[in-house]
Amino acid sequence: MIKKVVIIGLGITGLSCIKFFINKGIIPYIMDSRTNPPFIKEIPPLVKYCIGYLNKDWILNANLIVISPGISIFHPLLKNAINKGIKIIGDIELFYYFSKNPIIAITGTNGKSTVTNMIGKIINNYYSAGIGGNIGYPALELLSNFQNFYILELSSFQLETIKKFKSYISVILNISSDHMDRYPLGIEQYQKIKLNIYKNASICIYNANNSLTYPNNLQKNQRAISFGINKGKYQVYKKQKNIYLKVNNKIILNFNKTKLIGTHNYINSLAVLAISDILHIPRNISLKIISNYMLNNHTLQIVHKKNGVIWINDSKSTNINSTKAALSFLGNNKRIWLLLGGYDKNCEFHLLKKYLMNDKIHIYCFGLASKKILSLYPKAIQVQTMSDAIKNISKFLKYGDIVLLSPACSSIDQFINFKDRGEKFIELAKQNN
Ligand code: UMA
Ligand code: ADP
Repeated sequence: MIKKVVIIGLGITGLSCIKFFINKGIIPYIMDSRTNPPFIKEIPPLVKYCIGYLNKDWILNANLIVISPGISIFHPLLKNAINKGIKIIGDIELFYYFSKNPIIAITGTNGKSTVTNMIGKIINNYYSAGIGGNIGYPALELLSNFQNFYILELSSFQLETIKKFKSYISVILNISSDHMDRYPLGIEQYQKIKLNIYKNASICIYNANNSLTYPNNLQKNQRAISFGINKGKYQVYKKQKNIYLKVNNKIILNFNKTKLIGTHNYINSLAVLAISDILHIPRNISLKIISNYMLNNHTLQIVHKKNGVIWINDSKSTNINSTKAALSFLGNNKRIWLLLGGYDKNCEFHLLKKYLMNDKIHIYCFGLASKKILSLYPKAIQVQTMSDAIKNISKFLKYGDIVLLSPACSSIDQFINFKDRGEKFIELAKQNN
C-alpha cells in the first residue's frame, strides 16, 4: 500500500498528477522549487504543499515520487532518494500502468508535434485516438476518455523516468544536439535517454539516415521498420524535379502535388505512413490526409505579406537542426533577414555555419544567446530584443525579401513560451505596411 506520494512540480503535469491521485483516494504531497509556480491557487484544500524549495524530508520519506518533466532525474536530492530505494517515476509511466489500450509513442529532436498531429488526424478518421504528452496536454488527462489508441508525444525529459512503460509502436524521428544544459555528458547521454522509448515496444520505427535513432538491442518479440531519404522501407526519393514517397521501392505519392512543405516534412510523413500501415488504415485515407496536411502554428508559417516581403514565423524552432531545416527549405536565392536568439541550452551555433555564411543572409541576434552568436558570426547585428531587431530591419526591407523568425533557441529568457514569441512576431510583422 502506497502511504506517501510526493509530486514534484506544480505545472500542468503536477496538477494532472494531483487530480489523478485524489481520484484514486490518495492525498499526495506536492512541492515546487519556484516561488510562484503556475497552479498554486488550484491545489485542493487537503493537499500539503511546499513552494520555493524542494523539501528534502518529504523526498527522503516518500514511498513514491512522481516528478514533472521540468525536474531532472539527475537532481542530487533525487539521487539520494534512489540510493534509499525510493521509487521515482513520471506521469508517463503512471499513465502506462492505468491505460488499457495500445500506446503509440513518438519522440525525436524535431518533428514530434507534426507527426503526432498528422497521425492523430489519420487514426481519428478510422478509429479513435487520444493525443497528449509533450504536445501540451498531460497524458493522465487522456485516461478519462475511452480511445482505441493513445498517441503520446514524448520529450527526453519524460523519457528519463519511464521504467516498465510499453508501447505498441515507438518512433524516434531524429536525434541531434539539444538540451545540452540538462545533459552535461553530451549527446550520448541525450541519445541513451531517447532510446528508452524502444524498450518493451512491439514495433520500433527509426530513421535510416540517422544512426543515433537505431534500435540496436532488439529482443526476439520486437520488430523494426525504417524510413529515410533513399534508404529504408519508407523513402523520400528525388527524381529530376519530382520528389516521391516510395514504399518497398514502389512510388505511391508525388510530394510536389501535396500541401506539405520542406524535405524534413516529407520525411516526417514517412513515419506517419509507417504507423498508419501497421494499424491497417486504408492508404486512401492516410495519403489524402498527408497530402492536405497544413503545418501547425508557429512552424514555418507565412504570417504576413506586404510590398513583396514575406514574414515567416518558425518560433517553434528551438534548436540548430530545426533552423537548418527552415534555411534549407527557403534555399539560397532570396535575401533573408534571420532573427536568431533566446536561451540557447548550451547548443553549438557553429553547426549553422554552412547556412549562415551566405551573403544573402542578414543575422539579427537577441536575448541571452546574442553574445555567443555574435562571437561566431561577426557580421550579425546584436540587439536586446526581437522587437528591436524588427524595428532595425524594417528600414532595409525590399520587394522579394523574407523575414524569418527561426531562433534556434528556447524562448524562456524573454517570453512565456514559443507561442508567446510567435504571437509577438506576428503582431510586429503586421505593423509593417
Ligand atoms: N520547474 C522548477 N521547479 C520545479 C518544477 C519545475 O523550476 O520544482 C521549472 C522547470 O525547470 C521548467 C518549468 O518549471 O522550466 C516547467 O516545468 P514543469 O515540469 O512544471 O512543466 P509542465 O507545466 O508540467 O509542462 C510539461 C512540459 N514542460 C517541460 O518539459 C519543461 C511541457 O512541454 C508539456 O507540454 C507538459 O508537461 C505536458 O506533458 C513543454 C516543453 O517546453 C512544451 N517541453 C520541452 C521541449 O519541447 O523542448 C521538453
Ligand atoms: P517538435 O514537437 O519536435 O518541437 P515540431 O513538429 O513542432 O517538432 O517542429 C518544431 C520545429 O522543427 C519547426 O521549426 C519545424 O519546422 C522543425 N522540424 C519539423 N520536423 C523536422 C525534422 N524532421 N527535421 C528537422 N526539423 C524539423
